[in-house]
Amino acid sequence: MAGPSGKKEKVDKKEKAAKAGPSAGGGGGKKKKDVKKETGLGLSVKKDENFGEWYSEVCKHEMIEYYDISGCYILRPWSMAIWEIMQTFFDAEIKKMKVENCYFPLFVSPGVLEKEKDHIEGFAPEVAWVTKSGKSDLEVPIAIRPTSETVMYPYYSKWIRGHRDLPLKLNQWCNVVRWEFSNPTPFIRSREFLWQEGHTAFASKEEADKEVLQILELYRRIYEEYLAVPVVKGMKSENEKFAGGLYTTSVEAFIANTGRGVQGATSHCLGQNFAKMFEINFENEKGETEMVWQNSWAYSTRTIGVMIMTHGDDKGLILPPKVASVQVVVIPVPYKDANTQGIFDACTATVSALSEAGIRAEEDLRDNYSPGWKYSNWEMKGVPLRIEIGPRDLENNQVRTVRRDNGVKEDIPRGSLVEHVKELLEKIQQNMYEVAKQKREACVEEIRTWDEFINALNKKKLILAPWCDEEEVERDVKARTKGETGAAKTLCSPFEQPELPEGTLCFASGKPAKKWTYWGRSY
Ligand code: 87F
Repeated sequence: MAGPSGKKEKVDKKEKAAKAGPSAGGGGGKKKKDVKKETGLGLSVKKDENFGEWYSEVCKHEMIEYYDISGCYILRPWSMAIWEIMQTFFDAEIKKMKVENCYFPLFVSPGVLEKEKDHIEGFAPEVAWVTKSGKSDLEVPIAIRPTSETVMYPYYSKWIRGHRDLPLKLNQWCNVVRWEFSNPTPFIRSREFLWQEGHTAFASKEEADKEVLQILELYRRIYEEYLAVPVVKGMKSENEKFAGGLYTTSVEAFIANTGRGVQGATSHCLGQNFAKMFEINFENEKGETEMVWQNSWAYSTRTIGVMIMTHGDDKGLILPPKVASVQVVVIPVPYKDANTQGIFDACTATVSALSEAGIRAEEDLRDNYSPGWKYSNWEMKGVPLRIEIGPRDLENNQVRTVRRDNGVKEDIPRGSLVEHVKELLEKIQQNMYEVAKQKREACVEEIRTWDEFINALNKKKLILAPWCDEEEVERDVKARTKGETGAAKTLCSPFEQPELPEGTLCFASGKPAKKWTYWGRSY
């Protein structure tokens, strides 16, 4: 990786390349290697060759900046804009469900954290503490929230008195800190991350159950409709559920390149466990005291990492149009004797027309870079659609479109610009989802025996297996598959179950199978 001085050298080369004129670049193709050399652009590793290195390189253009504290990352505008688009969608949807936003403090007093002792025990090593102010020790150290149950629920207990105070549905958009020690990965596993956490309380279990699935559906939509990433909705096993709750549902994605599952978001029914711990009671219509039923649910900036891993290629990021902060980039392709001003004006007019139609478009009129350099640069940043305007386009009153997802080029008349571009962006969104889905489907392997299981695991498959649903058996599978790359575990039992013929046996225990469950290594 080039340090600051290395970067400067590259800039100088870029400038030279730009001065060489429009022919210096080229839109990829045969001359790719030369282009890289000339412009200092392009990735140094291929996705299939070194996925970890590829991912970190792609993130650096320009989603993430690494920070000087391990496991902490700067979210640059290019990724923050994606987060905000998803936030706008989700926030509006939960408001329709009458969920209200609030903000609770970042700090947790040790007293309440203790209260949750039983199930926080396993998480304790990840809790970060503030122990000093200036040079002096704090009398009582305070914890930084890893999640906000203990912060919020004492106030739920105070605010909820009678059945008229229910349901209480709160959400907060915030950061949380979990001092992870296993290898950090931008977006996927970081010590501080952004999320929304919803915490709701109901008078009945039925209402809580219903909400768990409504929220899960919103998570599916974020992944499938916005990020173009296929996910499986399902139920977590007893081992993998949130220990403090009754049951956990999740959306699970799969990264084909590494053969790892990744939990995309979770929606928990907490039952009455926390109500008991925090004395969250209410008086029902009959005047009797009852405990509330609670849910909690969250999705985080991990979503962005899953999207990058799913769609990126050897040229860099590929952003789904629905979340791209720039959906269309317009690049002038001037030529020696051509009407340069006319081309620039056409670019500006194109951006105006698209912007007015609600399409997020930008022009790149920088005069110190060649068109070829710009093509590579915007490809690397993943902009879904590029429009080029050169002398011939000006003459023919057309523009050239180039899709980022499949490289397809098309000349379209300026008269029907807006409708064409709208249609193209929809097609790109759809195609990205379809391609990702096919790629995932190709990884799914249905197995029935232990040997088939191990074989599929070694082939980095997403394994669908008949399982007896016993905690002990999952622990045993974990122990038997433990290795450098981590043990296999359940990802979820999909709500959509294939048929399970009577007499089907568990692949691991040989006992009667109760359900089909997805297994694999995971992030
Ligand atoms: C790390 C340290 C301390 C996860 C932790 O999923 C506590 C925890 O409770 C912890 N890591 N969890 C589980 C979080 C459960 C739940 N919280 C609200 C969610 C959704 C949002």
